[in-house]
Amino acid sequence: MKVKKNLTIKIVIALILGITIGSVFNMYSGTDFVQNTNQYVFNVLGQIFLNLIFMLVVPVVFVSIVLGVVGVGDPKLLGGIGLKTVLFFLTTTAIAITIAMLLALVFKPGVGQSDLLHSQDVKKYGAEQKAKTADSAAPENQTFDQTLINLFPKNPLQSMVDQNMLPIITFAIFIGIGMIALGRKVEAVKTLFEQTNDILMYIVTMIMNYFAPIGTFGLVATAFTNAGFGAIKQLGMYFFVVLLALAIHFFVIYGGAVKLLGNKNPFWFFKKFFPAMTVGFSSSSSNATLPISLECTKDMGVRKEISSFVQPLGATINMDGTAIMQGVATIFIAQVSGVDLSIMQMVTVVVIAVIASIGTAGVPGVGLVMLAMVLTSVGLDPAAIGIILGIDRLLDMTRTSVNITGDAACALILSEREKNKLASEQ
Ligand code: DAS
Repeated sequence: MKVKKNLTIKIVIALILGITIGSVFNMYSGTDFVQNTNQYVFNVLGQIFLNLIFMLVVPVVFVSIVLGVVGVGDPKLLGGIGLKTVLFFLTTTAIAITIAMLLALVFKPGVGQSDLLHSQDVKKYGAEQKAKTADSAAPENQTFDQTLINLFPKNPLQSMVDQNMLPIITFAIFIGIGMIALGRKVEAVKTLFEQTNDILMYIVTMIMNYFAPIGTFGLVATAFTNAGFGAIKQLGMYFFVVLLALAIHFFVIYGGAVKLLGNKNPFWFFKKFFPAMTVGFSSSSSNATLPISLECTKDMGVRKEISSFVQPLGATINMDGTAIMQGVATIFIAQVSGVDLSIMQMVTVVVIAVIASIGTAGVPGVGLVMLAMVLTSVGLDPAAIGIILGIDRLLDMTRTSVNITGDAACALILSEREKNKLASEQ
């Protein structure tokens, strides 16, 4: 299913309406009409949309990480190019999320007066989490050994039922390793996972097309009815920090890598790749942008045998822009929830977001589905996604352009270095 062309316009209109109506309603929040409308209309619309996203978290995480592991474990990858490609992807993703979290800690976008997250709901969720994991202590209190032990599920299905993401990821990695080891014997299972992933990505796109506008309106109207127009400052700061982190990563990390590792002028690279960036921005889908991305790198002189391997792989396992959103969103939601994440938890966020980016296919909104996993892994309420969901579409467009630019930078660098190596060998 293709993303509807007018989806962005609809979401922006829903966003403006939600902020406007919510802020006006906040001024009359004591009246029955406002309370009833907020509870039975706004909240219902918003929660249905959120549930539709949560419905997919466990299947998307499990299936995409199995396929990500199988993809990375492809024998072709174990050669020089493959290893360098995966190393580049994982390193830049880890750098991306680190930049994102540091900026969020410095700018503190989530610290503010307004009650964006309904503090009592967050406290309720925190208490439930503590009760649920009382025997092994809540994630934020786990000691290193407990965290390590809990990585390995005694009962993977129970972990799925509890949406306990770390053990699900471990189980998916083992399944992927088994599929690599058994190779052609389990070809049918691999096809089953690939087709299941296609179905799940179709559902993600369908949800974005048909539910995102009305769901965005409900979530934003609720947030602003509860918090008032003052919340715009915190959401505005969140938006700014994500864009700042994307810009730094785009110009400094990608520009620097193209210059230092590929010995090419970064501005020449950005200019040549600009057509693909515009398609990535308008479609919010790395997958949909692949044909134009490959055209642009071909025009740069990138060797086809490298671009046709690196960029399709990157469209799935390399999502630095998405990791940046997840890094800022996690710190933002912790700040709005009044939770101080420990260093151990921040390291967990980096690892989980890198793993999350490996499996996530490049379709609109999938970064948010994976954000629920990142939040859950450090004991934060995944429902908090609701407060940033409204503005996510605009950020999805921007981060998708960053995602594909990272893939192209990797292809250009490897092509240049292989060319120099071949030239020196001749
Ligand atoms: N829209 C995704 C992509 O295509 C990224 C995301 O959802 O974060 O890259």
